[in-house]
Amino acid sequence: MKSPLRNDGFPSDFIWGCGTASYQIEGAAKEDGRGPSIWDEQASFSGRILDGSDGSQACDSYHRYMEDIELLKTLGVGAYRFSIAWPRIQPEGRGKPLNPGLDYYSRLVDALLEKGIEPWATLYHWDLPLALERAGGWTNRETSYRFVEYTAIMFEKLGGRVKSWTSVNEPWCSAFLGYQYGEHAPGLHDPKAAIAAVHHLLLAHGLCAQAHRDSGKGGVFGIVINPSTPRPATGCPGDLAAARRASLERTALWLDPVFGRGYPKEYTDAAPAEFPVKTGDMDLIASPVDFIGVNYYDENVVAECKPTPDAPWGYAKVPSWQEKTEMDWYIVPQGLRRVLRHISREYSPKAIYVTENGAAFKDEVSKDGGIHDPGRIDYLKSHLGACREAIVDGVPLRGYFVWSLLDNFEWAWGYTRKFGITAVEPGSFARKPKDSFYYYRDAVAGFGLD
Ligand code: IFM
Repeated sequence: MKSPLRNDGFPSDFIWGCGTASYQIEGAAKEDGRGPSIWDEQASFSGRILDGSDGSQACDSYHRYMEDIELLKTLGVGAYRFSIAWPRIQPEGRGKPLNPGLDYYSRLVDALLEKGIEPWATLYHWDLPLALERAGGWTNRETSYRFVEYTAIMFEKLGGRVKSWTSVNEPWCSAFLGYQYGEHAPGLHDPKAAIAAVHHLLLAHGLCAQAHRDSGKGGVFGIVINPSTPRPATGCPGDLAAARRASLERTALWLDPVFGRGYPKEYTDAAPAEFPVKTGDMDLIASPVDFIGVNYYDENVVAECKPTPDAPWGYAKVPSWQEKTEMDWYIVPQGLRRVLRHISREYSPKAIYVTENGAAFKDEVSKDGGIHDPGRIDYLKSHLGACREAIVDGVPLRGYFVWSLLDNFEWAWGYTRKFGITAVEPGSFARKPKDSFYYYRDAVAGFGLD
């Protein structure tokens, strides 16, 4: 039965949330036995992080998580999406788990539940234990088995209390930004390695889905991708085909296997290496999921071009007319509606959540002491509008998580790009809500649109 609509048009049981990730906010990188991750190493190489920073302190949320929960309470959100740092649980990516790490997440979960906030746990948001990378990281099939061992530990420890789980976050970034474009850890430039990583990340997801089911602890389970369905520059067949090819690597490459269709042939035929598929892998990857998480920030326009080493797939991004955020990403709320409709029509998932959506802007504390960020408010408002339209279109969209609760370590950009609805003062770590924080509080309460 459909739940009644609120005055703002959202279903009354729609989940409103906020997200963060371990390496981006926790800090305490050397505390309680935490082992080094690939991002600690990436940040230690000169020139890899724009401002030369790292996540060793980040927002100090390892110590200040209660302050973060107070912020969530003030917002009135029903859910908090955080990730678990694998190196806090198994410093070397294998073996006996560390109690302090387990206890930290256990305390976090209990404190959230006490405030009536549902914990949404992501099992992998890019902080692979460095010891596993030394053995090949995601290019090595063994990593998928190590992952499932770690996730089984987490299901055992937190299952029942955590009712919503996701396996890997934006595996496209881990595989391609990490192994092919060198922008993310481990910083490699090896297209063949990226293909192996794609398969092992998906295998890890499939094994994890099975471990979740086997744990018998219940709850829902899904995968989070960052799909992209670019617009064609024109209606010519060449540009239409280019747009389809452009979406392959970010969308079908992940969702086709998850929904039992195997890898898209158009992609595998032209890929620089064979996918290292073994018997039974594709069935595991197609283990049923309860939902798909969609992380959406922007949409591009593409046109057909001659294949070159820089554009091997024969498409190129072309300029658009929309305004951009500080990331140089076009602001296209209707792109969110389009991608949600595409996933809904193409794969008919049981449920979709927008697991990340937000924007980086230059924020300053103004003379009156406030942080006035109208650009971010417009961004959130327009994207929430697109969500509401998608629901009217029939998309089974069940929730929305703002990225992010806090300004945090934005990977290769260090602290130079701010996605938070709350600022974090460098040095003191004092949290300061921006205007967008209060806007989102209104949205959660049903007064964010119209
Ligand atoms: O900060 C990241 C997050 O870790 C993953 N999704 C995109 C965000 C903004 O770049």
